[in-house]
Amino acid sequence: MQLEKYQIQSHNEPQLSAHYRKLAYLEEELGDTEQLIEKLTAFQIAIPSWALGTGGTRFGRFSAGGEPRNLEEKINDIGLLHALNRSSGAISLHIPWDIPQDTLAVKELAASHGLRFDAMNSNTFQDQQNQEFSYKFGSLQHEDPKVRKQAVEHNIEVIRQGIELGSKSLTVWLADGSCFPGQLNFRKAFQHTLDSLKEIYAALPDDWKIFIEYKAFEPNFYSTTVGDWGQSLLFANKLGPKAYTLVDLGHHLPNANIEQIVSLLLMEEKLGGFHFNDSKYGDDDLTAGSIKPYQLFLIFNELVEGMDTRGMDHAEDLGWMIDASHNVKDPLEDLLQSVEAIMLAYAQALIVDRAALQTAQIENDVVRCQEILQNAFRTDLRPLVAEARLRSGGALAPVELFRSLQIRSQLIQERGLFTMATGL
Ligand SMILES: [Mn+2]
Repeated sequence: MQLEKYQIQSHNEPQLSAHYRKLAYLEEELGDTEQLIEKLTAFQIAIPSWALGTGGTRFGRFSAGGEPRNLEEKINDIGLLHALNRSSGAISLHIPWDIPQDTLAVKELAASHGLRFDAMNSNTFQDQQNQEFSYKFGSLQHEDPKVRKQAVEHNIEVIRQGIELGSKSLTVWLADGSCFPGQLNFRKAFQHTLDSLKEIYAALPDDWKIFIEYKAFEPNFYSTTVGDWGQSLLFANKLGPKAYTLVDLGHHLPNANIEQIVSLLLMEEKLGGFHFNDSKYGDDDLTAGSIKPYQLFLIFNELVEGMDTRGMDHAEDLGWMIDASHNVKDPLEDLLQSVEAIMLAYAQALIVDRAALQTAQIENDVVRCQEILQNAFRTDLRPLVAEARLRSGGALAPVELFRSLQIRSQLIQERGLFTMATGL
C-alpha cells in the first residue's frame, strides 16, 4: 500500500491551529528557529531491513501479521515510515537476509520512496544453508584459515552488492569470542581477526567506509573479540583511514558512560556510525528513548558538540541507524517512536547554550552546567520536530495517522496474517 498526499493533508488539517499555537510559544522562547528546523529536516535515520518484522527472543516470537515477505515489501514498509515522518529516508540492508534479485528494480523502488541505501551489513554470526564451513567457533577469528577465507569472501560479496545499490559503507559485527576461559588465545584471536579485516579493507572502494561494531557479550559469554570501543578502535587504527568504530547503544556493560566514549571517538576522528536502541539490562533492543531518554540526549549533546568542533555535517558525516527488535509492539509503530525520540534528542542537543556551558565549565560552576543541560532537555521541542515533518510533507502525528488509516490491517489483508519477515 502507498500513502497518498491527501491522506496526510486531511490528517494535518484539523491539527494545524493547535500546532502553530505551540510552535509560536516555542519561537518566543528560543528566538529564530529556522536554522534548527533546517537541520532537523536534513537529519535522516536509516531503518534496518531486519527490524520490519516482529522480533523475538530465544523463547518465542509472536508475529504481528502482514510482515514483509521479501525485500520489496520491506522497502515499501520503510517507504510508509518515511512518508509519515520524512526522517526515515534510508535503508540498511542485511546480507544474506535481503539479497536483491533484481538490483535495478530494487534501486528504482527505493528511489520511488525517496530512500537511499545506507550501510550494508554482513552476517557471519550464523550458518547459512549450503555453507561449506561453520561459524560455530567464530568467523574472522577462526583457527582454520579456510573458515576465515569463507567469512572474508562473504564480506567482499556484501561490498560488491552494496556498490551496485549505491551504498558507501559496510558494517561488520562479529559474534566471535569464547564462552569459556581457556577456549581462546586472545592475542591469536585478535590477530586472525585483524588479518581477515585487512583483506576486507583492501576490497573497499576509495569512497567507502568500514564500521567495526563492538559488543560486550552475547552470544559469547566469556570474551568477545571486538568487545568494547578500545578493541574496535585498535582495529580501526590498524586498518587505516577508511575504518571507523560503530557505537551500538545496547552493546555496553551496564552504566557505561556512552557519551564520553562518543566524545573521545569523535576527537580521534574514528567515530563512523551509530546504532540506536534502548535497554534496561543488556542488548535489550528496545525503542530508542523508551527507558533512558536523558542518556540519549547526553549522547547527542556530545555528538553535536564534537561534530561542530570538527566542522562536520550532522546529517551526512556519520551513519545514523536504528538497530532494535520489536517483540510486543507493532514494528512500524515502534520505529516511528524510535525516530521521534532520536529527533527530539537531537533537537534538544541543538539548543544547548554552548558558550554559556563552556564558561560554566571553565569557572567550575557545576550547578550552572547542570542547569544549562537540563534546561535544554526539559524544553518540549515536539512542536519543532513536528514543524520539520510538516514542511517536508509528513504527518503531524505519525503514529496516530498510522492507526487511523489502519495501516496494519491493510498490510495483513495484502500479505496475510501468518507472514514472517527475515531477520532476528
Ligand atoms: Mn548493532
